Amino acid sequence: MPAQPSMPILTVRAIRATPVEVPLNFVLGTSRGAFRQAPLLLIDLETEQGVTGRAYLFCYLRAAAPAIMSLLGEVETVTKGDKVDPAALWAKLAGRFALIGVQGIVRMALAGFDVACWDAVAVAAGQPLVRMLGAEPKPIPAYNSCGLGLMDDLGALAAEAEQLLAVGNFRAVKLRLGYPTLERDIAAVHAVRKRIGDDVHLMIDYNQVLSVDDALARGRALDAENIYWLEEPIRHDDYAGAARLARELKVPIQIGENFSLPAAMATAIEQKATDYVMPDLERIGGVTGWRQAAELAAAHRIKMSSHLFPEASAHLLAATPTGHFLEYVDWANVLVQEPLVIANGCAMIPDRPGNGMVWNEAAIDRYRIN
Ligand code: SMN
Ligand code: MG
Repeated sequence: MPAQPSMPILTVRAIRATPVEVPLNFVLGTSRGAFRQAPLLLIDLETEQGVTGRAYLFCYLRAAAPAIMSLLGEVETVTKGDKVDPAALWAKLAGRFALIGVQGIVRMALAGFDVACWDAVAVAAGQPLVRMLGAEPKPIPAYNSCGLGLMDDLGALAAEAEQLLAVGNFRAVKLRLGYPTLERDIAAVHAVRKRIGDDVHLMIDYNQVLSVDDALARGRALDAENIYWLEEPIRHDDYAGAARLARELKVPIQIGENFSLPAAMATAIEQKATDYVMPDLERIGGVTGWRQAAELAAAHRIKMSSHLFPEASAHLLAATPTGHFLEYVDWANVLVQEPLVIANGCAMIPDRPGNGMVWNEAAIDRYRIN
C-alpha cells in the first residue's frame, strides 16, 4: 500500500452555504412520502491558502436548509483561523455543541463541514480523497437507487426498473415497498423481477414502516423471492426487533442510514441487529465518522455499503475493508462539472484531487432557492 500523503497545512477562513432544490429524474416514492425534488445545501469551505473544500448535504425538508445554514455560521465562528485538521475540528465542535447535542441537523452541519475539510486537504495535496485515506482507487459496485417507489401501475414500475439498469449497465436496483398488503408487495417484486431477470440483484427498502410481526410475515414471504437485502423493515432504532428479524429471516437485514454517529452503529452491532450496515455520510459524522464506522465494520466482518452522497462515498468505500455496495443516485449530477461515472455497474472514482466535485455555477444559479 502506498504511503498516505501527509496533510497540507490549511487554515479555515470562511464557510459559504448555498441552498438549492434539484428536480429528480425519477420520483422517489417511499412508504413515508414521495420526493420529487431534493433540497440540497452546497458547502464551500474557503481557506486562507486559497484552496476550497466542497460538500453537499441532503436536507430532506426544504425548511431544514436555512436552519443548517445558520448552524454552519456558528461552525465558522468556532473554527475561523483554525488549522484544517478534520478530526481535531470535529472534537472541538463536538465539545462546543455538546449542550444542544450533536444530533439531528447539528450533526448534519458538522458532517458537511467535515466532508468539506477532507476535500480541502485532498485538493491541497493534489490527491483524490481515496488516496488521502490511504487506499487506491478501484471500481465500486453500485446499485441504481433512483425511482422504483410505490406505484399503482406495476407495468410502469417494471418499465422503470428496466430503464434504471440501462444507464451505466447496472446489475442491481432497489425497490421501495410498504404497500397496504403483503400480496401487493409481492406483486411489485414479481413485476420487477420478471422484467430484470434472475441475475440482477434486487434490494428492498421499507423505510421503517412495518411492525415487527408484520416484518416477520412479509420477510418470510420475501425469503422465497431472491432478495439481496431487506432494508429498514421496522423502526430504525428498534435494535431488539431488528435482531429478531436477523435471526429468524433468511434474507439479510440491512440498516444504517439512520445511525447517528458511529456510537449508534456500535450499539446495533453489539445487539446483532443487522447482517449488513449502510451508514449515511451526513448522519455518521462525515468522513471522520465514516472512518470509525469502517473500522467497526471491519472488526466485526460486516459488509458496509453507503447511503446517498455517491460522489464522496465512492472514495470512502474504496478505503473501507468490508466495502460492499454504493447507493447510486443522480441528484447532484446537474450541479457538478463532472458527474460521477458509472461503468459496468461500478462507480468509477475520478482521478481528480479531492472528492471530485466542482460546482457548475450556472446550474447553481438556476436551482438556488433563497
Ligand atoms: C431514502 C433515501 C433518500 C430519501 C428517502 C429515503 C432511502 C434509501 O431510504 O435508502 O435510499
Ligand atoms: Mg433506505
